[in-house]
Amino acid sequence: TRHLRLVLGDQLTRGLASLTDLDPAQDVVLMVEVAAEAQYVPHHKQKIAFLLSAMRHFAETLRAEGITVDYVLLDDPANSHSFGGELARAVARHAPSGIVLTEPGEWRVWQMMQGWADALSLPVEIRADDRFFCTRGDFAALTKARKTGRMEFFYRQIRRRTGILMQGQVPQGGQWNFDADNRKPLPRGLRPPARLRFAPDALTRSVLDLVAARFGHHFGDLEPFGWAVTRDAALQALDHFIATCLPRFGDYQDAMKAGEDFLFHSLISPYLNCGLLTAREVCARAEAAFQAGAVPINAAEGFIRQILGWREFVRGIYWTEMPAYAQSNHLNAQRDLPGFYWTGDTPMRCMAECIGTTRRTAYAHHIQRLMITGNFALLAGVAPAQIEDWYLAVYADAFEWVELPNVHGMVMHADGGRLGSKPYAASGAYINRMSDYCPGCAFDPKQKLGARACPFNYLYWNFLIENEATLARNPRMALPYRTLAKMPADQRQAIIHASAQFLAGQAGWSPPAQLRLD
Ligand code: FAD
Ligand code: DLZ
Ligand code: SF4
Repeated sequence: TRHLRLVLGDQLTRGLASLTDLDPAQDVVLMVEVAAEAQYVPHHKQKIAFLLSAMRHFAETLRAEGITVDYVLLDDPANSHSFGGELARAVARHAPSGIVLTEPGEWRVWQMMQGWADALSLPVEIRADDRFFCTRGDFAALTKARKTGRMEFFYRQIRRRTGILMQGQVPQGGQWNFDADNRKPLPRGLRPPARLRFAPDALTRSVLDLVAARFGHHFGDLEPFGWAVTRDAALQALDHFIATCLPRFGDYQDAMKAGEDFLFHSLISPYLNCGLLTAREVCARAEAAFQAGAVPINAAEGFIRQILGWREFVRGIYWTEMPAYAQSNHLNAQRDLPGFYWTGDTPMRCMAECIGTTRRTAYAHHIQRLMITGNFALLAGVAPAQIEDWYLAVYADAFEWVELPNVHGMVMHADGGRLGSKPYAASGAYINRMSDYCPGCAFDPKQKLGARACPFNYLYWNFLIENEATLARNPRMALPYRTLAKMPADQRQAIIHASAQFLAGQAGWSPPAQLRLD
């Protein structure tokens, strides 16, 4: 019997659950390039090029194994441009006895899949995605107990279960978490190493031309394009990171520096999320480097926690809380996303730097996303759905299962604390301490009010004032609210006034014409 096995753009893993029992003599792998996926948000040009090129290369490697791949190109005139439409056309071509799938990364696509068995009158088998350490069902069971509902306890459970960085029941180095060592600003004169980038081959070149022609109006620069698009190249990038950056990953994990896009970060999230690398092999290689004495424990643990802990935890939250998760708006934030998120045109140097990096590379590191562009959206009270669409569009690694909990939960606190117990609100002083953005900015991080005052300063207090009823009772917010309580009434008024004026001066969000979806 012949099975049709649909492989999605973020499922480019040979060991994928729906490919393990593939019979090359009978089965057909279906891969489809569809406009619906390129346009449900106006994805960064590099993100589209990366995924389409990685898909085309993955199809080639399957074919080289003797597997039949039915690959529908974006510019195929018969393309219906949706997953459902292309699956139906492929069923007509191949007359399979059933469809085999791996569960998708996004709720949106999961919903689509529920209708396919009826629509096609065929058995549709949806398998669990075992590329994660923790399955969807597993997560729900593991986090039922209240204590393990938080990331840190969940993470310890997974460490115990997998034995990663463990000596029996004891964590390596005697602690579960070395974050206290991981908050150093970048010392003057320390230059991060050059990163491995990959020159486009002929296949990537043709995808770049396609993206330029069809999605030229989308956000971001298409070139230079240096992402790995094959598993071999992604493995090279991983090994290069482990050898040159991982030893200092921990120390400078929270640092930011103008002109340094990558610092000591791994840049592997696009590869992990589309399947070119697996979380297990990444953790195993980092652990091996630690065991070999090449990497200190604060770096190895800090890096592995992001993948074994945060990445798994946010996925678990997404699948246990959706679809209601996306609808909540705990802080009732309603303002429009300022237009400068799409243009980078703002005198706030920190914002201009982070948005500039994003435009050029389809990447920004965690602290830039959390403490600069995220922090601003939180303080400014931007409507969660608007800032979520931005994050989902602009990063090469953005898929809703990982983007949404990070933005809706970690950044915007719109989930009322399901993900993190308090909002990460911070004023200009934090940004000044952790980066070199402020010297050279039009604003001064030390001034609280007035024309040259850093907007993060008054917006921070304005945020606390606007959300007093909701946040003042949070014990982790007690300190700033005690300070606010002592603030003279006229200063409070001045903060509210300065914030209102500043926010009114930002052009509201209407997608710049060239970004509007066709
Ligand atoms: P490194 O710093 O080298 O970390 C290693 C790996 O750990 C990453 O590749 C990633 O797989 C994982 N990781 C680290 N932090 C997180 C986290 N908070 N949640 C999940 N995984 C994590 N990550 C995405 O993969 N896709 C997104 O769409 C995404 N959106 C984000 C939006 C916001 C507002 C914030 C604050 C974070 C977001 N992250 C997202 C998490 C994190 O910022 C990126 O994974 C990271 O910056 C990717 O760069 P890197 O590979 O160099 O990471
Ligand atoms: C993001 C993306 C884009 C731009 N294009 C495609 C595509 O043409 N074909 C495809 O299979 N997947 C694409 N993707 C990734 C999908 O959006 C992703 O697989 C779903 O969000 C499910 O998680
Ligand atoms: Fe950003 Fe304020 Fe520093 Fe300017 S002064 S770079 S706006 S934190």
